[in-house]
Amino acid sequence: MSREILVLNGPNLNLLGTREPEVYGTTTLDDIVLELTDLAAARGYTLRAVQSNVEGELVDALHAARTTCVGVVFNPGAYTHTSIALRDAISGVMLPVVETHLSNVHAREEFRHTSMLSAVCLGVIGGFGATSYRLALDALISHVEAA
Ligand code: CA2
Repeated sequence: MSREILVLNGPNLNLLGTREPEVYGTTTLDDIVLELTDLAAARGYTLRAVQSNVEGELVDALHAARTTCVGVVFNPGAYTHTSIALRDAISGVMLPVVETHLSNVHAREEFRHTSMLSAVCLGVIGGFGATSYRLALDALISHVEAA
């Protein structure tokens, strides 16, 4: 059985830790990936981390994960609220995907209250900053091991 997990991040998340620290914190995406790599290793998993600002590249990363990964921690960024293509990709690959957000999208602007993706994800975690990713990884591994 594969022991690889994809950590997928969408548009603008490469800017983490450099701008808007009051909303998104001061931790960089590299910091988050490094920490998740260690946490995953301690549970016997390897991580593949992909960040893209391009919707189609996120679709491609999900397709590539289909045959190599056991699940996905996915922060789709603003595509959360708009992307039918990502929703179809998540449905198509039939992998457990945890939709993950740094911020509590429900405490923000109304346009962030709708997710195109939540209904086809295993679950949704948000509002805890970088800790959201740790919680998502833990939940994903627990799910995979219970299956
Ligand atoms: O809270 C989250 O994780 C979001 O997915 C972040 C997205 C936002 O559009 C979603 O509604 C919620 C935005 C990511 C932008 O990241 C930045 C990081 C630093 C500076 C500027 C943007």
